[in-house]
Amino acid sequence: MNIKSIHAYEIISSGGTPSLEVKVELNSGTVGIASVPYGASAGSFEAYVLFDGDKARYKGKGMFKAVANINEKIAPELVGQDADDQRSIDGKMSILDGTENKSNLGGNAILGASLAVAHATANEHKLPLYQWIRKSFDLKITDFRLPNPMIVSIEGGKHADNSTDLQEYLLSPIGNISVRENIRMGIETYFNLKEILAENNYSTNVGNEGAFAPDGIVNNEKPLQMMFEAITRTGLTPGKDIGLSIDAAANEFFKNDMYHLNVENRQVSAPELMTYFETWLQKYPILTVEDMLAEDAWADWTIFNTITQKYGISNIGDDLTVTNTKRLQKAIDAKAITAILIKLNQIGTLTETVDCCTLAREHGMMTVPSHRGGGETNDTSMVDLAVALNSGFIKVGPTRGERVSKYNRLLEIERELGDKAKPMGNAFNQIF
Ligand code: 2PG
Ligand code: MG
Repeated sequence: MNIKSIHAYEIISSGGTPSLEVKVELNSGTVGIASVPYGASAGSFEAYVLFDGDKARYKGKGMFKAVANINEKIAPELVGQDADDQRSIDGKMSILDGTENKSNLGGNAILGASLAVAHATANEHKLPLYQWIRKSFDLKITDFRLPNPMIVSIEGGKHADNSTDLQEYLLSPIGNISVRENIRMGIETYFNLKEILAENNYSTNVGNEGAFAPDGIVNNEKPLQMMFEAITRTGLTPGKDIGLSIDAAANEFFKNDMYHLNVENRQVSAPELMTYFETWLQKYPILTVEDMLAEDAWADWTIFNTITQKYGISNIGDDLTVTNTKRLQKAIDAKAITAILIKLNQIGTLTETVDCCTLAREHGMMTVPSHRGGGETNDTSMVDLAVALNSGFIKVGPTRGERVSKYNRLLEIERELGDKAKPMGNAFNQIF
């Protein structure tokens, strides 16, 4: 079925700043709609997010340029093309852009069109998007292992003022009953964490992603203690029902070769930081860690990877790998990671995202599709991607509409698949 029209427009993202939405119509009249997010702590190697830069509108964060690129440059190229051939659609846009990081048309513009085409085609075939992704990329994955939620519960870094130096502390439920049960266990623990924060005289205001942002936290380890306590207070076993995860987003506090732990009033070298983190790995039921080192500190990543492997912990690359097959291949060669965070907008097309996930799976690596911190939208394509790929977790905040839309989509898929699906549970680092 061929593409009849493509139309983009500005929408408002979770941060109040604009993002864009794209509507694709096929000759049959079938429509597909998608919107794209962007990050607050984006890695430098991500696809380019094209903002207007016109300070008179939204402090320069308008999306008119990206919208115009879709309506005036991408649409004329794609109208009349076979929408079923997602790989060729995405390839055409990459060629039209002509740059390595999509800085010409904007990764946001390209991704919006890419996803809207995929939605339109899935609708045309009367398939849910996750089924269409499997089919159109010939993924040869037949069973369904639904991702566990990885719930951002305490946030700091670039996502909240006056909180921890590390960006995210997450609750990772790994029960084998259902996604619904895992979400319930996680959110009930989040409620108990709120009580524990209050008992410790911390504020229970939330940051960008709906996680608590305790002002004046005493050190970067404190959240782990309180989360451990919250799990037991919920009547659950830490490490068995719910484990802990960390996304340090270390690049954000790396300056002049040192890691700046401001809440602890000290700067540490990479070896010192790794020793500090290792004490946590020994003490707490940590299942996964992410971006514990800066985005280009390759040699240190390799050293830290051997440390995490000693404790059987999944070591996730995010800013390091940016959903980019070239950087992932480098990480594979360097033995720098054992798992990869996946963000569609880091690379800018559905095809390249699926290729990155496929490469990861071929190397036994868990994939973890993730929301974005700064400008998230209600779009749930990342959830369908996770289901298509049998991802180990999806990383999403616990509250706020643009976050819970992801959990609600996952619950919808679980209902739809019924007995055909099993939760990933404690098998999250196996490849199915
Ligand atoms: C991350 C994300 C999502 P941001 O670092 O993993 O939590 O943050 O979108 O701001 O890069
Ligand atoms: Mg991250």
